[in-house]
Amino acid sequence: MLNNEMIAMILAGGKGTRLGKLTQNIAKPAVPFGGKYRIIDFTMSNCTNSGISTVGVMTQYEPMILNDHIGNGDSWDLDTSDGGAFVLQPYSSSDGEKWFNGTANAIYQNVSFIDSKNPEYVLILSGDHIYKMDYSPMLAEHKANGADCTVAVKPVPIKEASRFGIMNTDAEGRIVEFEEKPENPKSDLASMGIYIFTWAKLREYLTSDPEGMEDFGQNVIPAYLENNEKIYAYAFDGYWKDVGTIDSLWEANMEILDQTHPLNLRDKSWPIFSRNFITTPQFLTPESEVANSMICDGCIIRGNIKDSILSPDVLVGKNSSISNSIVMKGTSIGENVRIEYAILGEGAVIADGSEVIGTPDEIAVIGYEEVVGGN
Ligand code: ADQ
Ligand code: ADP
Repeated sequence: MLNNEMIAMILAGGKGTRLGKLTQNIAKPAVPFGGKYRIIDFTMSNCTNSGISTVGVMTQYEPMILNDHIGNGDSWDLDTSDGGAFVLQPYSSSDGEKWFNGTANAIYQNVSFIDSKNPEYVLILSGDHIYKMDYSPMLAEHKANGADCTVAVKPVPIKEASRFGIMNTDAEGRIVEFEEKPENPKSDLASMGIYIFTWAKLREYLTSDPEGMEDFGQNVIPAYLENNEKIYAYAFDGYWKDVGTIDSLWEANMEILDQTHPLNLRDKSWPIFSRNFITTPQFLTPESEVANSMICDGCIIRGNIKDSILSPDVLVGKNSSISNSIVMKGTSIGENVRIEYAILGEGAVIADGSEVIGTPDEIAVIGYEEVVGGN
């Protein structure tokens, strides 16, 4: 890709209320995933692997851990002289703090940042999707179609269609109809919330009507359609999951325990990068038993672990059992504890003899640094 022909802007500022206690102190894209990653690593790595060198990350709620994590982008090889990773905070106006509102408004507030990079195209991404995608064929199609906007799409089960932007296309793939989260979806073709815009045109829409152009799905896409701008669908057929709910987060983690899963983390041609810290090797004591699980560095395991994912620096005491669960970084689990179908947030403390028991239909959740049991 030519230098800064296309830059990426990652929306990483939603409240994440559906993740409940897990996002009380941490922005959703910074929530741990797959043991040693955070959710946003997938999108960041997709940018690097697609040859994009400038990435803006738009944050707002609880951005501290996210800021630390992204740093100057060196973990994703983005710390180059012609590119970089830029964490963008909502701007403060003289009459007090102004939060980003909708997704398009977040871009509007960063018009001067984007202008300073002088791109021809802007790729808009979400920070809370788990997938591997090469954005360069999408850009090639965008150019070949002479499009003003290209939306990545994927069929979804019709019963879930009302959670998405749903569209119909003509034989050439041009979008002729679009409804954001329709109550009665007329098709199963969903927007992945991933857009390539030709910057000059998007800029014109955002700056001429900042109040009206609040959200991409609600306002910008419908306005483009109404004005007969050229919007095309780009079909993506790989694995893709929005992990915005507890169930989808748990499920997506469990899926990667399947070594034949399409989201192969060992695929050297599409590495997922993350910020890594040096800690000791994991230690499994003689009394421990571990099966079908991912155990990260720094863990000390004295109990029984099955079908689970343990992030770095987790301690598990004697006679404790963990199954079908996700345990985030630095959690300390005492002796004689039982954990099933649960997600334990970072730094949680589970005292001796406690139980955290969920079911496949209702995953139990312990928050960031929450203490369970004990005095
Ligand atoms: P949603 O995912 O419901 O639908 P929304 O939650 O508004 O859209 O935001 C998308 C992403 O932007 C999320 O990652 C969110 O955290 C983040 N975000 C929201 N507001 C932000 C802001 N002001 N600043 C920074 N980040 C912000 C969208 C599309 C649908 C499509 C689905 C696919 O609108 O058409 O089907 O994505 O998941
Ligand atoms: P969740 O739906 O779990 O709360 P999201 O991150 O997807 O998580 O965002 C939640 C909702 O909050 C979205 O509909 C998004 O548009 C909205 N939202 C994001 N930022 C703001 C904001 N600053 N003010 C009001 N609503 C916002």
